[in-house]
Amino acid sequence: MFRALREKLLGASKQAEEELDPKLNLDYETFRPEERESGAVIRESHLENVLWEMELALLQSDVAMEALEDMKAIIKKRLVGLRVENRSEIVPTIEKALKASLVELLSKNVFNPDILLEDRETPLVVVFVGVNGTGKTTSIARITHWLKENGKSVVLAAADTFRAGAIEQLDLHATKLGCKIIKHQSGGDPAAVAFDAVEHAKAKHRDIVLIDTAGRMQTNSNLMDEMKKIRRVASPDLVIFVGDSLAGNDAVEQAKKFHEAVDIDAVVLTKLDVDAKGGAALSISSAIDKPIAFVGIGQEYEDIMPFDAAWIVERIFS
Ligand SMILES: Nc1nc2c(ncn2[C@@H]2O[C@H](COP(=O)(O)OP(=O)(O)O)[C@@H](O)[C@H]2O)c(=O)[nH]1
Ligand SMILES: [Mg+2]
Repeated sequence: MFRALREKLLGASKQAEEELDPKLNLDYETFRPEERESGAVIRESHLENVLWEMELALLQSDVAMEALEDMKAIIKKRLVGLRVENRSEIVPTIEKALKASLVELLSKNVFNPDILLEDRETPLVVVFVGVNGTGKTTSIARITHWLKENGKSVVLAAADTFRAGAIEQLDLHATKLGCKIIKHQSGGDPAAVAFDAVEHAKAKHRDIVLIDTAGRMQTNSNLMDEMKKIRRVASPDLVIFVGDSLAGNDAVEQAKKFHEAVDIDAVVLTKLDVDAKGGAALSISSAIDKPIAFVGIGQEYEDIMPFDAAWIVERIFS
């Protein structure tokens, strides 16, 4: 299913697919330039020139400065003083090493989506946090769709009791997707909704509880207190931060704030179908040192896929 999605997103025809395939399965993770006795030596000045150009591309893709510094350090250590076959190999080698180091940074923390599908004694509880409009509710709906396709029973918790229409929005998804929703009235205590949903799932032996929460501003301390209370009351197995890839550096700041308040375990990065190159993936994951679990690539139920570091890196430079 995910492969089909990827093709859809890339708009790959049969032929394009063949061309893309080797690209998508780049051996970045194992890329090490060959050691040689003779040939052209890569010097720091070569690196500076090539990296400067690529840095621009990265900054334009919303890769944060800090992440860039980490990456440059990796590349320098790996390449300076190394010999390549001849001078013309220097630039491509540096470029490939740069991509490899990006993939490496993005693969430092990995989230295996299959852990959501494992059989367990008690329901797996997942809370989704993030500011308004980043895509929490639609991500929950998309993940529910995927879980249901994989035979899992899902309980949704409408713990965004703050925004007008939020409960109805989730309710609509629950009806379409055919799963149970636990909801209270608008303005109610979100933690109580989360608690009831977990209790319901335990009593009915459901597999997984997905808790939707309110957004507002990450600077709003009430919001952070509310998130902490939900965390305390629902004891989630996972807290997932939902970030909008179009939000650039704001998304990074939001991730840090939520991480401080509630300890994020993984990230969903949405709206990668809209223009964003995906540098936010690198910036967010290096800012909070947590993996990207899924990426949102549209507004349909199928428009979500597990994170793939090589795919994002190709996208950043495309
Ligand atoms: N194009 C696109 N739109 C998305 C994506 N994820 C969410 N959206 C849209 O973003 C808007 C806000 O999403 P919603 O789930 O309500 O955000 P929430 O406030 O965090 O719950 C909606 O119009 C969604 O359809 C995505 O991956 N791609
Ligand atoms: Mg919502």
